[in-house]
Amino acid sequence: SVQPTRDDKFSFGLWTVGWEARDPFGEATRPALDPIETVHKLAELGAYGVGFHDDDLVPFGADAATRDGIIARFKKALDETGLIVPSVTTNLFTHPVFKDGGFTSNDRGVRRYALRKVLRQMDLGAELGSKILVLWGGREGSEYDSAKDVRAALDRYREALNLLAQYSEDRGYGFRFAIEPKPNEPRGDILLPTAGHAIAFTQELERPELFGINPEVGHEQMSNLNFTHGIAQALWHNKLFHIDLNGQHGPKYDQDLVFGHGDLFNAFSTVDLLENGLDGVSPYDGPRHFDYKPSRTENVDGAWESVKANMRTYLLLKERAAAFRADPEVQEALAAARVGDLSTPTLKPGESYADLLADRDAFEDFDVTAAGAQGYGFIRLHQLAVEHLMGAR
Ligand code: 3MF
Ligand code: MG
Ligand code: MG
Ligand code: MG
Repeated sequence: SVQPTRDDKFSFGLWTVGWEARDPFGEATRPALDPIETVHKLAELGAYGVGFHDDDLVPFGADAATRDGIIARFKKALDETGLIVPSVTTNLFTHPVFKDGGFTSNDRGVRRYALRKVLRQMDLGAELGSKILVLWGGREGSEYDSAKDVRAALDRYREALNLLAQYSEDRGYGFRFAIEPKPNEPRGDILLPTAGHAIAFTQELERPELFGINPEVGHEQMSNLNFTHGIAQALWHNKLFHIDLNGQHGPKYDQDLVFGHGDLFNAFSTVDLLENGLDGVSPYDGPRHFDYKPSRTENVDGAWESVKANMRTYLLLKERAAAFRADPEVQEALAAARVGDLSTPTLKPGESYADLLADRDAFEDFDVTAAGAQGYGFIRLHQLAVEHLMGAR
């Protein structure tokens, strides 16, 4: 069914549907939404979770009493609806204090302030039962190569993340940390720009097992990369801790369209991977989180339409992917394309390189002409995928 239920694990950031649509060239086109109402409406529409930056819920600089009041109201809404908070995150990008970054600002005072801001959000997240902390370092970067010592910045980034993990473990919070890569915007160049950079970075931390990534469809596509390949590699490293689903048309500004409203074919393979793996087993059990922005042209009704559109598109793609996998002609085409054969180890059981060197079939007698002349049948296979995606089969 394409009616979302809690089992689908759909979650939304308060900052997504609640975006007032201010952009670098224009003012807001929609009013702010009340987070309490958003919680109720998301639950009604079939989401299971909601996430937020500290400042999405409690305005920056609010006094303690105001903060406590807002949090109490928010908790009540969660209790009333049963909505959960699978992940939280911290805003280290809006206030001018972060204009040169949070953890990697050249100003040490700013770095210390950023750490305190994240620790405070971890306290709140833990209180709400959240187990994932997303870290998007949108201001960690530079416009000018001369202005940032990237190696020192990575030292400071590491120092910060090690501290967060230590705090989480000491307090018994049990957070897993998901670094969100992005190549640029708002900084000219952002540190940890792609899934690959971020995964490599996690290996340098004191507790690498607590750190993974939160790849966003559009962010990888801004770098002209294949998102499905990116998450497949993240899964291979056991680093897919969270996901930001949205839509993007290739390398340009961060469009944050509804999921599937950009590269639909890649969205199809993304859902197919998340839901079916290659063997019918889903390799990912985390939130299906949408991080998108209802376009500036939409009014509040349109913004709520866009919430439904994200979930409906995901479920339609899931249906299409299931139909694709179940189609006997597809199974035959997959076999003809020998997609499954790639899972067979290249060496025979127990074979050494000496055995390989001794195997004349592998080299001396291997018919390179015939192997070079064979057709792989990938176009026929992809045409079947296209037809399933189009609902033509
Ligand atoms: C920006 C983003 C961010 C992050 C968010 C979560 C504002 O391009 O994608 O959304 O997803 O900060 O940490
Ligand atoms: Mg984006
Ligand atoms: Mg984004
Ligand atoms: Mg994001």
